Amino acid sequence: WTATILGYPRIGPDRETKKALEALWSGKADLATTEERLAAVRAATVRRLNALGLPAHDASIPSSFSAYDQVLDTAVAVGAVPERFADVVGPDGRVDLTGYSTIARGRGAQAPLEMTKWFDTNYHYLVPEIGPGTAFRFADDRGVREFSEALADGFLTRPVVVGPVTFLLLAKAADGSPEGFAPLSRLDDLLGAYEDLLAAYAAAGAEWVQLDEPGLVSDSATAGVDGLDDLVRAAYARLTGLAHRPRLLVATPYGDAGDHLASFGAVEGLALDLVEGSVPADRSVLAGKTVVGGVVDGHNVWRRDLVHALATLRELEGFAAHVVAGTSTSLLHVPHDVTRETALDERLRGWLAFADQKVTEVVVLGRALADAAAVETELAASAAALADRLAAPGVVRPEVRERLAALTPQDFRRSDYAVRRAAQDEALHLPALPTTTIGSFPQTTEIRRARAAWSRGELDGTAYEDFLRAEIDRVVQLQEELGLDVLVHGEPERNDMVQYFAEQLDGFAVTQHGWVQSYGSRGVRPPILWGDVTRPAPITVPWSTYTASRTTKPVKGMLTGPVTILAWSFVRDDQPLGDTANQVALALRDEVADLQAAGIGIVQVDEPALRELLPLKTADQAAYLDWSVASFRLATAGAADATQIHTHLCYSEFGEVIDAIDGLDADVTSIEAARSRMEVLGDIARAGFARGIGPGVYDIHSPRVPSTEEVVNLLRSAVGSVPARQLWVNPDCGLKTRGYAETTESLRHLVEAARTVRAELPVGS
Ligand code: THG
Ligand code: ZN
Repeated sequence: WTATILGYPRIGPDRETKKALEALWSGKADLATTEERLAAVRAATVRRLNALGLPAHDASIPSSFSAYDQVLDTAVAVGAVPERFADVVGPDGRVDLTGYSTIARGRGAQAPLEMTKWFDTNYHYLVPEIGPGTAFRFADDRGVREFSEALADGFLTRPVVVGPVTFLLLAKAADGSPEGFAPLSRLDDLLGAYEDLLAAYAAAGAEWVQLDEPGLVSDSATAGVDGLDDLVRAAYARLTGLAHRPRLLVATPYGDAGDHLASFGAVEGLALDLVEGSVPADRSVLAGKTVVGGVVDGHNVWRRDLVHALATLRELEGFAAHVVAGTSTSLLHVPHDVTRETALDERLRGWLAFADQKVTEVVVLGRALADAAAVETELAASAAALADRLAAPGVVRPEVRERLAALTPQDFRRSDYAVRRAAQDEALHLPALPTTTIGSFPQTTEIRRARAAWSRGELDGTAYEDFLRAEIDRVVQLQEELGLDVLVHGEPERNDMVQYFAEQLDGFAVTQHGWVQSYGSRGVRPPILWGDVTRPAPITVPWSTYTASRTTKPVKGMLTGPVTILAWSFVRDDQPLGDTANQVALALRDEVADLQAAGIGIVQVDEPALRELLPLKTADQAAYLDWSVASFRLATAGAADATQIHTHLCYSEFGEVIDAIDGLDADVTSIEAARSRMEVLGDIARAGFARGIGPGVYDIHSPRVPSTEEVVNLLRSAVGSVPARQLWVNPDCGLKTRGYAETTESLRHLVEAARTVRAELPVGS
C-alpha cells in the first residue's frame, strides 16, 4: 500500500447510523432491520474509499466502523462487560445491538458506562470498568464478522481495534475494587483475549490489524504509571510472538509517542502523527517497518499543503522499509464531504478538505512518493489553494489587527473584587443565597418546529420573532411564579450555544451537512472560523432587553465565551489560537458593553469547554491557560464595577484548572457539583477562592426531581465549607435537554430549599 487513513466517519453522509439506532431505540425498527442498515453504511464506506483511490485488496482501507463507540466495541470484544449488564451477554459471549445500547445508555437501575472526552478531540468515549475479577476472554466477534462481510464483498480491509495498553489506560477501576487498584495491572490477563482476537482475524484472512495506542501520547493517561515502557515491551513481545497472526500496525495518533515507540518491538508497522507529533529523533525505531506518515490532519478541515507534506514523508525514507502516506488521526473528527456544501462560499470551499477530500490527499501523496512528477498538477493545486486563502479578503482585516495591537494590560483587568462587590450589592439588592438558572430552558418540540419552519422559509421572520417573544413571556412568568431571584430569557432562539454566535459573527461559516459524531448517535455541526472576527450588529441585546421589559427582577444576559467558541469550531490554523481567541473576545466585549448600556446588570459568559481544551502534554498546559484565561478576561473586563459577570463551567474535575478559574476573575462562577455531593467545594475553599460560587444543587442530566430536603442538605453542607455570602443556588447546567414537567418541580424545590437555608443564616450574612 502507498496511502491509508486511520479511520473514517461512522455516522454516514446523511446520519444513517444515527437514524438506524434511534429507530431501534424507539421500537420503530427491529434488530435485523437495524443490522441491515448499519451493514449498508459499512458497504457504502468501503465502496466510497475504494472509489476515492484506496485499493480493494491490500488492506489500505480500514475497517473502522462502530455502531456507538470503538472503546465500547473493544470492551465487548474482550469480555469486559460490567457485572450489572450480565443479562445482555449471550451464552456465546456475543452482545446484540440492544444489549450493546443498554451498556451505552443504561436501562432502569442499570446505569450506563460513564462517558468522557477522547484525547484532545470533541469525541466522547465510554469508560470501561475493570476490576481484579474482570474475566477477559475473546467474547464477541462482531469486528471479525464485519471484516469477513467486507471480504465477501470483495474488499480486503484492515480491522482497527483499540490497543490493549490504551484500553486499560482509559479504563477506570470498577466499583468495589481494592484501594489503589489500577486497571493496567490486568494487562497480562487481557492479552490472552487479544491473542485470540488476532488469531480469529488471521483465520478470517486479515493481513494487517491496526492497534490504536494513543494512550501513550497523553501525559494524563500515563500519569503515575511506573515502568510503562517495560509493560508495553512485554505486551507487544507477547502479541508479536503469536504463531498465527496478522501483521500489526500500531498507531499513536493525537500527539508524539516519542520514546515509547521503541517499546512496540517487532510489530511490522507504525502509524505516526506527524501533525501534532514529529518525525522521531531516533529514526532507528523505524528500521525494517512499514511506516504510515500521518501528514494529513485528521482534526481540522483545511486542505493540506501537499508539497510540504511530501517533504515530511521524505524524511522517513531511507529509515523505514516502506513509507505510506496517511492521516494523523482517524477522520472520525471531520464531516464526510465538502462538495455537498453548496451553500458555502465557493472560494472558502476551495480551501477545505473534509474526510473524502483528505482521502484524496493521502492518495495523491502516496502517488507522489513513487513519482512526484505524475501528480504535479495536484501538488500545485494544493499550494494554490493555500495561497488563495492567505490573500483572500476577510482573512486579515486591518481594523481587527489594529485593535488587537493596541490592547494594553488594562484591557484585561477589572477593579479589585471588593470594589466590584460593593457596587454590585448596591445595584442589584439580591438576597443571601440568590437563586438563578444556568440560562437555557427546555427546548420544546414547538420551539424546534418553529425554528425548522423559519429556516425552511415557511415561517417569516416577524412571525418567528413573535413566537420567540411569546416563549420568553412564558419563561419569565414561570420564573416569577417560582420565585427565582435572577431571571434568564431561556434561549429559545438558539440552536446551539456556539453555532448561534457563529451565525451572527463575521469570519465564521456554518455548514448544512457537516455533522461530526460527538458521542453515540449524537452529533454537532462545528462552524468554520476562517477569517478575522467582527460583530456586524448586536446579537443578544434585543432578546435580553425584551426580557427585562417583562419583569422587575434582574435579568442575566447570556453569552458563550471565546474559548468555548474556539473549542467547538474548526479554527483557522494560520495564526496562534490565542490571537484568534482575542478576536472573538473583542466581539464579545462589544456585546457585553451593549448589554450593559441597555440596562442589563448581569452578564454570564459561559466557558464549559475551558477544561476540555487543556493540552494532553503537561508542558503545554501553562501556555494554554495563559491565553485562554486572557481571552475570557478581554471579553469581560470592559464591564463596569456594578455589572456582575458570571461564568459557567461544566466539568467536575476542577483540581487541574482551579487556578485558571480563579484567574477568570468572574464575579460569580457556577459549576457542576451535584453528582460529587459538593465535594468540589472543599477544593474551592482550600484554594482560597473568594468570589461568588454557584455549586449546582441538582443534576440536570437526568429527569429525576430532587426533593426539597435533599437540596436543603446540600446547601447546608455548602454553607459549612464556603462563606454564605459567596454562595449562589442553581441547577448544575442548562435545562435545554429537560422537559418542563421535571424542570418546574425541580426549580420549585430549589427555591424552597434556598429560602429554608437562608432563614437559618445568622443575621447580617
Ligand atoms: N455544542 C457544541 N459542541 C458541544 C456541545 C454543545 N460539544 C461538547 C458537548 N456539548 C457535546 N454534547 C452534545 C449533546 C447533545 C447533542 C450533541 C452534542 C445533540 N445533538 C443533536 C443530535 O445529534 O441529534 C443535534 C442537535 C442539532 O440539531 O443541532 O443532541 O452543546 N457545539
Ligand atoms: Zn454545564
